[in-house]
Amino acid sequence: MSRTKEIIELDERYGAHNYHPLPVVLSRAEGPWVWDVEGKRYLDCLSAYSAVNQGHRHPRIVQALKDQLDVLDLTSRAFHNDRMGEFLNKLCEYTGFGSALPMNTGAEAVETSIKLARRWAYRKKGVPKDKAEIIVCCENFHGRTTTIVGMSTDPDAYSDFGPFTPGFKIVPFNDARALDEAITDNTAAFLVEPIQGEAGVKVPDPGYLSCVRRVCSEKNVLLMFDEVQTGFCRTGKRFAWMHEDARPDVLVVGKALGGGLYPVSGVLADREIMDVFTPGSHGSTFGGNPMASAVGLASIQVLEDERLDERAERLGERFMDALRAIGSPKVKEVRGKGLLVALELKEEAGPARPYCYKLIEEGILAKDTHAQTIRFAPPLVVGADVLDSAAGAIGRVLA
Ligand code: IF1
Repeated sequence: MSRTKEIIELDERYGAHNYHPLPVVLSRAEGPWVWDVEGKRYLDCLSAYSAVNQGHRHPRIVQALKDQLDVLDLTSRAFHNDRMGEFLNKLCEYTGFGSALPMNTGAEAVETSIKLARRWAYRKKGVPKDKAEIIVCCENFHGRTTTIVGMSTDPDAYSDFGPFTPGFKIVPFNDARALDEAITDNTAAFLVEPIQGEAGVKVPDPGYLSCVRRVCSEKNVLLMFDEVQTGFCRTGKRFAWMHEDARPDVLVVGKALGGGLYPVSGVLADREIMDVFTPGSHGSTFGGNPMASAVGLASIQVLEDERLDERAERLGERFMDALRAIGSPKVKEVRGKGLLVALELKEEAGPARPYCYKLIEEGILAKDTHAQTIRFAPPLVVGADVLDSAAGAIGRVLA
């Protein structure tokens, strides 16, 4: 039996069946490349759902973690450590916010933003106790906790996980009027992905972000952008909101902040909002630990020094042009921003999954999101020539 089958069987036998992975067993990675246990090389076009923007095992980030492991590991926030302050300073500088609350996973950061918005509503806006409402969008994806799936519109995400946390309203994405009409005196915040990732890379109409920014300002509602997936240069800017004049009140980040090596997430806000968190009101065992801080700091430095925002913008345009130039009758739309790209197939072209299998044969790892759409999100360090040949391979698969 092949090593691949052996390992997949082990996963099946002992692991919960909460995923249906493509039949590839990875054992090595470097830059934009991954290798399976049979020694076959693939171009990673998922980047762990955009958590590996700097490329796999970036030497600077690996070295930062190795160095940290030789001096200080987990101490908890019961004490200070000599790495967190420097990391949060860099994170605030890079994002342009006055303060940061470090967590570990994206869902934890989203949950943190929900608590922040509610406490701000009661203690600053004067919303009556337990009446705070948070507005979210149809087809949102903000994580997998029961509170978060409770505001999802995807039955796969929420069915039979109830009862759910009250206080959420759902409006259509890319519709500022619907948001305006849903706001009441009890609205604390509007939480939205500037580009909806899991929904199939839904890019809103130009002006939507700045319009919801205006609506929230006029009605004293916190605008909270979930940039866990779109953040850190993925869409061709440091953050997707920067494509418009739409600075949020609260920014939720994760994934690539950990450089593919360590779970690092966080919430950014200016001091007068963040100050609703008082000692003992929030936290986590691992949040802001020395290893996360060392990795987070190095991850940001790599993005800056290698100008990965400009690279993503330039290569993304080139890649989307190449995909459109294929001119396949099976393709309904090629859309995206920077190197967050989706190729949507026409109904008659059948589901996306079989195309992913074919792409594997061509040495490309890409994941279908929803039946008809394939997402392409390679590490931002990918070479232009590599992307050109990937477009060629995709053309062959479509043919
Ligand atoms: C899975 C999806 C992507 C996210 C946004 C918060 C989180 C995510 C915008 C939570 C996480 C991951 C989760 C992972 C697959 C992947 C995913 F397909 F699930 F929806 F990227 F689109 N906000 N997205 O995209 O962050 O707690 O996972 O660190 O659950 O299978 P997390």
